[in-house]
Amino acid sequence: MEATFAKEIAQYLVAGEVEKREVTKVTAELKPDLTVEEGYLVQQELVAMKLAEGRKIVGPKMGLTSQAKMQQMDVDEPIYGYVFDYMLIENGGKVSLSDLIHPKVEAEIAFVIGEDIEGPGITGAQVLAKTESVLPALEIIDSRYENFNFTLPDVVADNASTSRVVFGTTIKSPEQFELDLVGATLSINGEIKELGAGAAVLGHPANAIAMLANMLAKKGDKIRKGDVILSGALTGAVLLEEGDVVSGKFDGLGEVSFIVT
Ligand code: 0L1
Ligand code: MG
Repeated sequence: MEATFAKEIAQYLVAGEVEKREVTKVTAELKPDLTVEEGYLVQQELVAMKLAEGRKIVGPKMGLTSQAKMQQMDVDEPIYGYVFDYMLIENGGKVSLSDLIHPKVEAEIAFVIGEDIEGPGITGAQVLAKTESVLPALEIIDSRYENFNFTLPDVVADNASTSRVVFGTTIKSPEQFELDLVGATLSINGEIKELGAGAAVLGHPANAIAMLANMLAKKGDKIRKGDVILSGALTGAVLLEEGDVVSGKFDGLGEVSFIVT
């Protein structure tokens, strides 16, 4: 695919994000035969556009890392995208529906990386050795596509539906935990809507970060010291509504919350 066409598709997706409106999936009209590899080319153009606007990358993220999420979205492999600085919401802060299209929330464990991690061949154990700390997080995904309806190449192009992130403020060393056994609940207005454990994420959340390092290596990239990385959802994603008080509680890792206005 020509770089100019990839850029055109990236502009189409960013317009949907900026104008807070759904767009028709890329594979419906613009490029029906879009491949996953081409989806990543579009994503690369989208990331370049944001960097050119002065946005900063907080870290890459993994998505669709659990069987539950893959089934929910009818796709069959994990993907990555990028979290930018303008997407961060402080713990206890507000997420405004008027800034977004049709946001959903999911509970995740985030890794703060202490040393560069360069694939291929990276394992979860190597990731843990290079992880400075872990944080609880709530990710707000907001696919730019109508009704969250997309194929795998579409969602890759759309920066893996990345939209907002609330990181917890309790910073813990990964050695204090068996992260696969960490349980989490996702509550809205005091009612548990979803629950899960770290093992939902490819058996162990560190495995998702290892997979990310190995995927990035295919484009000559790596995980960098200082990256803060979402490892994928422990829970299913729940649609947000105005007035929702959202809370993620993670065993030993703490609580993250926000309100929807
Ligand atoms: O963070 C993620 O799991 C990305 C999900 C992309 C698919 C979706 O929009 O549900
Ligand atoms: Mg996610």
